[in-house]
Amino acid sequence: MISASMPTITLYTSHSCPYAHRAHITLKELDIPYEEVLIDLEKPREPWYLEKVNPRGLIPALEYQSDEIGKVVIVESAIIAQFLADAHPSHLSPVSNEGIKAAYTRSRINYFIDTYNTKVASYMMQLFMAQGDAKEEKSKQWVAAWEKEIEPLLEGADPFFMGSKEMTMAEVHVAPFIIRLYSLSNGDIFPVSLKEGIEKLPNISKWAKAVMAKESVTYIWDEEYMVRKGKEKITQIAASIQAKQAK
Ligand SMILES: N[C@@H](CCC(=O)N[C@@H](CS)C(=O)NCC(=O)O)C(=O)O
Repeated sequence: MISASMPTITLYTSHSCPYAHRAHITLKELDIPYEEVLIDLEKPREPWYLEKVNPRGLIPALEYQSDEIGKVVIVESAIIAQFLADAHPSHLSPVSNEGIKAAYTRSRINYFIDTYNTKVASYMMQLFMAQGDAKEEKSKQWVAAWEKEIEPLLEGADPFFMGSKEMTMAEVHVAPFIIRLYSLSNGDIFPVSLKEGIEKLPNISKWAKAVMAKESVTYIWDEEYMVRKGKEKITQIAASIQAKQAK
């Protein structure tokens, strides 16, 4: 089993980015100290970032320095979270060589993440884009996707995935999005019916409350700021759609 010595970590991040949020949650759950460098997403990435950190220009990026591997940079939120969980075995995920039970648990966690990514995730952007009456319709479709795809997978949650008493990689991946869904369903950004629809799903609503109560999920979350940013985003999208239609 791997057990890394305590690394020196710099996380290139923005507190408004749901993908970067995954890295913050993972680091907090693992109780690993780190420094953060905040990247202003409203400006183009500076050359040093593209050259030394991530040529793709995206955040999050994790600079990880340890005796075993020297200094490396890891990019892509799912890969960062998995790397940290593998290098620092914990409650987040059993490691891959722990036997058949661990392999099965990992397969279920990965199935949950895959289901969220392929069946549910895209609705958030679709709802940002929806105009007028289409918003309510899109909101209904999103709730239906949660109900069909995720509700059955959370049958045994107690309060976390597969009966875990602590957060797992399943929560790490989806927490940034469920907290946004709840906070932005204020009638101004997303319809209130979205939150109301989710509240009617017993497994998801119970699980979501447990997720949103975790300090690892809330410690970088500034609800007021995120609601303001959400409103700005929806206003910009509406203006650009109207401008295109007027052409
Ligand atoms: N697949 C990537 C997506 C990361 C991503 O899209 N990050 C956004 C911020 S939330 C970004 O860096 N955008 C570049 C920009 O806005 O210039 C991951 O999971 O890490």
